[in-house]
Amino acid sequence: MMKIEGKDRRDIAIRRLDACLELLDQYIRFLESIPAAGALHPFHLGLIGSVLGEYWEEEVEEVRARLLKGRKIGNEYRRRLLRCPTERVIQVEKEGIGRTLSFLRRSSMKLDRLIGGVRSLSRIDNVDPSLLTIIVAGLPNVGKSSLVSLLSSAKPEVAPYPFTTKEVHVGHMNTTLGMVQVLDTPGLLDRPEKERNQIERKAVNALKNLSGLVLFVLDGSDFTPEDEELNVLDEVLVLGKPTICCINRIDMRNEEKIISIRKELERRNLQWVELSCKTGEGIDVLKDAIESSLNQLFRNRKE
Ligand SMILES: Nc1nc2c(ncn2[C@@H]2O[C@H](COP(=O)(O)OP(=O)(O)OP(=O)(O)O)[C@@H](O)[C@H]2O)c(=O)[nH]1
Ligand SMILES: [Mg+2]
Repeated sequence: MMKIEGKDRRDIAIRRLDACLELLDQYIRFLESIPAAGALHPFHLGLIGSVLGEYWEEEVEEVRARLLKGRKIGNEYRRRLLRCPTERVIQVEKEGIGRTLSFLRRSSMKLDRLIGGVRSLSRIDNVDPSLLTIIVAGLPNVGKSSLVSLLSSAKPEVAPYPFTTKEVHVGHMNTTLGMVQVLDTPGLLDRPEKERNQIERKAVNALKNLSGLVLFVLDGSDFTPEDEELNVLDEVLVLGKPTICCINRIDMRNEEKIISIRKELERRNLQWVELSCKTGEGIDVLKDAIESSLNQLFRNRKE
């Protein structure tokens, strides 16, 4: 039991119950601070959905209703504590606290889940969905974060294993059109949407719900299977966003693979740049290509 002082036993009991009610209130305030789905940009809505599933709003309402009921009951006990005979105080306090907290206990798993979902939203709070965005996407471990770090102010973690990037990260890049947002996304595996994990779904959400240019990173070395890369590329192309392909790791190139990728990209009428995030080769060519794509995008937007 928490240490609470008071002028007599009844006063202590009331203060203890008040402390429980305050705890309940904190959670109620948290739930009420979650914006309604209708007030969210599709990007943020998609992100919450990808973490919490599509029925999160109902869940918020269900937990809130339960906690409000707990508060109502807690307040009834508070009134009882004020007027019950002195010898009943301890019993009423025990019952009141027990019942009030039981509403919180029964919601604790759902509350933890909701708090996690809202946290994931606040982690990417600095993504501004209204800004022109460059979304860097591709399979795991192909050099997306390395590229984002070369192009923008973001310094995401780079490591030689897949799924290093677990969240969408944002950096900024200066262009002739002003500041644009550069987004590093988690890797996408070649598999159907419904088998995707939560980390991959964050990348899909960014690709679907932010407008701008996609840089699709392909691996020019032996590490990543070409057919899987092309399958994911085709999935991204369906979204209809302007796309520049970046054939990375040309410092450890597999010439045959690169020739084959070039053919496939040509067949899809796509623009590409061959580069190495390790040596920096090709990065300036990419920057020029980004500039002209963004200018084109901007002109199309105005028309
Ligand atoms: N040799 C060589 N290595 C590279 C190049 N680009 C990236 N790497 C290395 O490849 C590994 C993966 O790079 P990341 O930038 O973390 O790849 P990612 O696509 O962001 O990976 P995930 O976030 O896990 O999907 C790191 O060890 C990088 O140093 C390159 O052009 N050449
Ligand atoms: Mg990464």
